[in-house]
Amino acid sequence: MTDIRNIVILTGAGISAESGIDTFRDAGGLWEQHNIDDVATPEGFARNPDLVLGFYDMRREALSKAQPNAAHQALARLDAEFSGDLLIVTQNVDDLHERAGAKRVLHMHGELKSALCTACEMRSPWDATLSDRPACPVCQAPSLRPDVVWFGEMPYQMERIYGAIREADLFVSIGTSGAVYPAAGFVRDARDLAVQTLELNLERSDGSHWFHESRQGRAGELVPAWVDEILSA
Ligand code: BV8
Repeated sequence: MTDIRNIVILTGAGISAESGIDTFRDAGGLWEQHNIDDVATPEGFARNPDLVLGFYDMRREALSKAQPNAAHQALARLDAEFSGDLLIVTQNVDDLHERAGAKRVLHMHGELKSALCTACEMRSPWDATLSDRPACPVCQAPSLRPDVVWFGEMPYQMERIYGAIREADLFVSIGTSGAVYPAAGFVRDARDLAVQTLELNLERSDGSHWFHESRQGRAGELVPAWVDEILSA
């Protein structure tokens, strides 16, 4: 691998699977248990807020029992030891990257542990439930929703992400099915910019053919091995 000075990493639900966090599209995943339109769209929230708030309360509760796995820890080691530029763009709303010690993390789809007030539009760190309609810590209105990006909503910090991809010499996708845009299109943006692209995933994904290299296996094994490669280069 040529001299790598600037890495952008995209992670998806697969990197948290070995921590016991449900993915979306694997057998038994979240989209088998729940209807996307009912729990992950603004229309679903308007139709039945209790169902949506309960869905995210359940996931926040599951997260409180989960621990970062070897893949999160390997990326945290990369963050600490890699002297070049690094940005971990995660589609995940869990905080396992941060709890493993990673610092340069960007949650493009928001976070379970953040609440967004639909009255004053302020965000507040949130570790409790929302279905009991707590007061917004800023304006006191009982108008808090999960601070996550639903289908049809604009992901966060897109300009910063595209800027990072433009500067990168390596784009690595870890644990994502490549089913949801705009994240699924980042590999093509990278290739159009002659950025080296690598996929680490349990199985081939919808986007595998776009990557220069695609390795199949568990993130808990592939990611530490890849981080060793990068840090020993
Ligand atoms: C937007 C947060 C525009 C909430 C999520 C038609 C064509 C193209 C696009 C569209 C279209 N119709 C609609 C769209 C747009 C839509 C979209 O892409 N739809 C898809 C379904 C076609 N996208 C949007 O709506 C986005 N917004 O486009 O806005 C806009 C423009 C202007 C103004 C306003 C708006 C917003 C999408 C964000 C939705 N929110 N999550 C929450 O978490 O509840 S999406 C959710 O699914 C994830 O965040 C992630 O982004 C996405 C995919 O999930 P993955 O992370 O990949 O997980 P998945 O289960 O799918 O796959 C897991 C993978 O891991 C598998 O490959 C598996 O093999 C692997 N794996 C499993 N175990 C392991 C493993 N790998 C390694 N090790 C293991 N142990």
